[in-house]
Amino acid sequence: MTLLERINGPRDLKELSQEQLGVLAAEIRDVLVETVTRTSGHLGPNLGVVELTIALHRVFESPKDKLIFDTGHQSYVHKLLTGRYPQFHTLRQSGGLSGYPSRTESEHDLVENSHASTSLSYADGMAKAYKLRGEYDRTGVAVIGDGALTGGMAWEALNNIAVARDSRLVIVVNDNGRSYQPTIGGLASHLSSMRVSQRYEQVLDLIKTTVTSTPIVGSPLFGALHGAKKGLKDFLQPQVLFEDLGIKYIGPIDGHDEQMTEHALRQAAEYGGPVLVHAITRKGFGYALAEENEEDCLHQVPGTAGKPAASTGGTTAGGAAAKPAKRSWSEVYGDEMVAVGARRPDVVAITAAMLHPVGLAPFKAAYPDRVYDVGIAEQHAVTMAAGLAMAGLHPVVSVYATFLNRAFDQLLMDVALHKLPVTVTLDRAGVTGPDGASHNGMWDGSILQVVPGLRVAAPRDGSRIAELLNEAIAVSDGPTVVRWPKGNVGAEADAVGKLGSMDILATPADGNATDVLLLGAGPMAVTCVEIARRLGDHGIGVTVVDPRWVKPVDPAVAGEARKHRLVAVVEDNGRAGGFGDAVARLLRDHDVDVPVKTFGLAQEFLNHGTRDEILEAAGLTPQHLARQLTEAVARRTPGATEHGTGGPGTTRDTQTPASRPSSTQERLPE
Ligand SMILES: Cc1ncc(C[n+]2csc(CCOP(=O)(O)OP(=O)(O)O)c2C)c(N)n1
Repeated sequence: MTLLERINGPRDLKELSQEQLGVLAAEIRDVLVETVTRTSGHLGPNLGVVELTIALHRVFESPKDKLIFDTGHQSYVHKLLTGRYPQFHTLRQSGGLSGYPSRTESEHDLVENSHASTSLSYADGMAKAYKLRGEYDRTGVAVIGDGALTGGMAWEALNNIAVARDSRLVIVVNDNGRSYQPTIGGLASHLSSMRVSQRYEQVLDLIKTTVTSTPIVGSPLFGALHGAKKGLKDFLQPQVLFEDLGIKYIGPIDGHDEQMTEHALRQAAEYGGPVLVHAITRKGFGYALAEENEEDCLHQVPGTAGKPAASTGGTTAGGAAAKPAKRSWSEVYGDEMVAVGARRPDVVAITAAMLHPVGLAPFKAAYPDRVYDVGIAEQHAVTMAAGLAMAGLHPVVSVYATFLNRAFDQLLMDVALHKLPVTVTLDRAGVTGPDGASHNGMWDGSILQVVPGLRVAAPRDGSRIAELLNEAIAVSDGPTVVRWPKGNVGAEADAVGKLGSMDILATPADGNATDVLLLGAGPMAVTCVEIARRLGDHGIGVTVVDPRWVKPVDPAVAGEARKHRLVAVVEDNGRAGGFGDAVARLLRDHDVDVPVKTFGLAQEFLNHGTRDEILEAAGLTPQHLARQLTEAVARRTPGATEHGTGGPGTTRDTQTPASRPSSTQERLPE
């Protein structure tokens, strides 16, 4: 039996000897590498916090004390030490352990988020509440990376924590010098100067040896100089930043020395006010492939089992005809940005600590001076883009769709209100899958619909990324957004005609009536072609339209809708307030009384699973959608029964999957 198999909870850790802790750390690293390379997930960050997490659980008493892992991607070791080793092999699989802390999994998990820089605010709130409730024996512990510490929220929290002098709050900065890439910014430079510079200790050593060796005056002089240590510290060390704020500072310590880390944490726990423990760690520690990986120290690795990391784009969801190409949406975008950069010297790019994942690495290689990495600071990124635009450039802010939520107000007020030419590209828009609820990019389609003057494009395939990106960057009187999903682009879907600014992808086959006008946003337009083929087999005539721009909705939709018996809209976004609702509103406004059905994601926090599994469960596959539409047409066919026996709505199989009603809703124009 391994030591790890004997750990059923943090208490079991406390009985282990220092030697045993070393063995346990090695066992944990083996399990991390073996499991995560199979399941996919965050490898480098977790390898880097093995000793730190062991020390945390030996010093503090979770769940009485509250451990909060910022972002939560580095909580695998915590899971292994809190009784979840037996389930660890199910990590990130549908129905298995989450890749982040999960309140349903364990009483030791508190914050499920995976949006960065929140831990200090949660901890501040908890510490204040425990104080007010008289629960003085609890300590709040926030573990935050140097990357997450670049986020504005962390600094808002520090500003408040600093004056909460008697809050029992320990901030552990896990400083590995990296986010995905080396962490950028003034704070990062400060921290790294502490990491690499021995100046402070050297000066103290020098003083000690030279001054104490001077006879008679030696010792008193050393004492006096030692008393001036604080001054020296101020001069030589940036920890003054925290101490002057009023937050006690301990460190820097070697976060891979379990004993030293434990000692520092015990000191912090006993202090009784806000303390910051600065632990230096190495991302990927103990696994050469990770430590030496230049791009991101294997921050997140694809799995070999199943297909969670090789998830397809929306075009192939549920078995549509398109065969996935090998290139990701991000790569196609990255190449086009290089071409755009050559034509447009005024175009600059901004990333919030995610240069490679959002596809900007080629642009950076081509134009190193035209990329700004702002750290995990989406709000700053967007308002800085406003500034760049005001000064005559055309910035392109590239973020994951879910992280744009952070910068909604900045986009609304700082960019749109000022009608500034800023383009935002949203990667991983729609269902993303294994990273769970907070990573699904299912919100932007709704929140962006309310922004005056904003134009939003959704390319259906690789060629349309280039086309729509260029159209977006050509807009000079207001902001634009271009969104695409996670994974690989699918086969190209050529237009067979135009309808205003939109592409017609399919028309009813000869002999079929114009039954359904089917609009698909982004890759869902290709899914709609497959749906139309299935419906055509049942004698239902479908016109498929790719709107290309999902905001504003082209008014030509209204005229086309009048020619059909039913309008249906499919989107990979929450249903509330998205493209479907915008189409329904347009039809109401134009007094079009053709019924509208909108298909999208139920407005829920979705559990982790693969993209395909989630789309399947949401009914967003050609098979399910075709079935629903067949039923809907049948209901509108005079003389046909609900399950259609004769007429255009005829189908052999009309059973609706149980999960469908939550993700679709019929809207009759008012
Ligand atoms: C608001 C927000 N933006 C971007 C991300 C994506 N992201 C996840 S982890 C990470 C890097 C975190 O770096 P750090 O906090 O230093 O932790 P490490 O992985 O180095 O341990 C980023 C940018 C996020 N989770 N939240």
